[in-house]
Amino acid sequence: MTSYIQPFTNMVRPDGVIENAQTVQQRRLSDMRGFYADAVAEEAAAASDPMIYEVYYAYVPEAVPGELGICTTTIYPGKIGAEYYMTKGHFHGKIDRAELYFGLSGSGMLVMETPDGQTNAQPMGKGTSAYVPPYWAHRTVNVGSEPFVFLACFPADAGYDYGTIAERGFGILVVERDGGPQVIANPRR
Ligand code: S6P
Ligand code: ZN
Repeated sequence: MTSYIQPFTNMVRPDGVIENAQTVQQRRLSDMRGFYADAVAEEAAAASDPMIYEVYYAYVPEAVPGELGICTTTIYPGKIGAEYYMTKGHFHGKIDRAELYFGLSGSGMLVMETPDGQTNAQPMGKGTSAYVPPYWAHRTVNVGSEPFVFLACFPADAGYDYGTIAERGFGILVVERDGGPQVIANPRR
């Protein structure tokens, strides 16, 4: 017999807080050492171990095909050297799973890359709907002076492959140049 999941709603605040969230994940600089291009700046910032981003999960289902995960990400404003605060970034463990992002507040960039090295960067802000297609690794970056907040909805069985990006990074970085964001080639590639 089918056991039905009960329908539900959540209040999602513009600052990314989800009321009655199932779990909240915090990522400080110490959780992502080696991700920023400027190792000297990263070392200097490590002393205060700033909060880089937080993820509120409205729903974290088991990895059941057909189910959806729902969460917000709040990336705080700041830079390590010239590089803006950003998420770790990942391929999905099931690499052909797509994802929807929806901008809630602030301004950011969505950086993506295919396994064969095609890169793409899309600006995001309040009201932006962004499609992360199958096979594209994805990272978000806060390019503004306020928190950048977006909602994500993803197939419950998508999973995470963090290792590939942790090892080689993305082919492009988002840095501040002349007072604004600029997408440049990753010098470590
Ligand atoms: C999950 C989705 C997002 C990220 C979140 C944090 O598939 O893409 O919810 O998990 O933005 O980024 P990361 O790279 O640390 O998981
Ligand atoms: Zn994802």
